[in-house]
Amino acid sequence: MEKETIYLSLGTNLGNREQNLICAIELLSRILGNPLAIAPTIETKPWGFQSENLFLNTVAAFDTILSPHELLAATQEIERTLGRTTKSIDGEYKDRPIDIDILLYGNNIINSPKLTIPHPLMHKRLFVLQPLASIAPQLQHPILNKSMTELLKEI
Ligand code: PH2
Ligand code: MG
Ligand code: MG
Repeated sequence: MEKETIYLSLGTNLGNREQNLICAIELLSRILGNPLAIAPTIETKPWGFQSENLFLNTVAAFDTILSPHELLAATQEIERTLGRTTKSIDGEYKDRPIDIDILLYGNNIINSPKLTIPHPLMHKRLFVLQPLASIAPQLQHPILNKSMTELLKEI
């Protein structure tokens, strides 16, 4: 299996949010090795749902030899370890101690029942593109064929 560079979105709006991000990155690093880059954390309003709890969001890059589905299993295990009990039901988002979403897996395009990569909403979300463009401004979206900086300008 070839090594691929992956980008993960991390979001938290419950509990000790700084600590949740630190723990998530520590647990990810145990599986994936040290991150290549971690974007500065930003505080963001809930997008797509109502909540009084603001988010902290960041994006982290790693190299991995895990397959996309192995990576998904690892991120879901870490979400559970950090106390995530609810998933969004019928597209309705919920408050959470941690959410780890796979944004990009190299230049691969993956459409399986469990996993869609690139993340189908990444180009619409400021809380994703702002941190992502800060660590990878020239990175190309494999379907839209635009850089993260270009996509950020279009939001
Ligand atoms: N995640 C969502 C839905 N809405 N809003 C912000 N600000 N940050 C998030 O991480 C986030 C969201 C779905 O996972
Ligand atoms: Mg999410
Ligand atoms: Mg998620």
